Amino acid sequence: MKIYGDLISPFVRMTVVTAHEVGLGSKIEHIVEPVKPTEVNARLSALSPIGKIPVLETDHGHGIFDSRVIIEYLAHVAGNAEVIPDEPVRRFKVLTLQALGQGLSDSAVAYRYETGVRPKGLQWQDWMTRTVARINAALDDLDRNWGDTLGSLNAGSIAAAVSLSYLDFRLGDLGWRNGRPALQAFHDAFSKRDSMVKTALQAK
Ligand SMILES: N[C@@H](CCC(=O)N[C@@H](CS)C(=O)NCC(=O)O)C(=O)O
Repeated sequence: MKIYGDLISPFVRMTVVTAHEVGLGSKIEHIVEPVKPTEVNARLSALSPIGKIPVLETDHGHGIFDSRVIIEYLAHVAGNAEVIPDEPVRRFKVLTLQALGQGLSDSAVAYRYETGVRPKGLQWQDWMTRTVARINAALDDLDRNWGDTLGSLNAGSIAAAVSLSYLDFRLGDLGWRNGRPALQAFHDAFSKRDSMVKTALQAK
């Protein structure tokens, strides 16, 4: 199996962390594939018309995307019932926490494109203000309401931890830890996991 994409992308990192957590780390060939929002990457587009990272290429040459489907695929291949549990109450809590963590990354990546990539003069201040408010609302919810589900290894806790690390990497000025001690404690503990250490981002 191949996973395409740079680990700076939180969505790519979530899939590679999952691969390590389910015991498939050594079965994955990780190929760093750069993407730019205004350019077509032919290699990726051959596997996914959306052309975003991550994309997983199966051993049979099929493209699997996006990150949520890749994570489910990896758990399925490994026979892992922890990442996405079967029991219905737990399952939909985990999937909702995953959507929250991924929504946090969606907003953070979009904010990064707006402020770091979009040409100056084309930026939309009201949208940036709304996006930061959305990020803070997600952080408050994670801090106050998700302790139980964050307390175990699953697709939701992976999405949350990786998204918080992305905020550290790209939006350090946001100070997401301020006033959120439970979330900070979660992130401190989760970051020590082997899967997170192996995929840690290098300062550029
Ligand atoms: N919903 C997708 C989001 C993936 C995504 O936004 N990837 C970004 C990198 S973080 C990307 O490929 N951007 C390139 C582009 O927008 O063309 C997933 O979960 O995989």
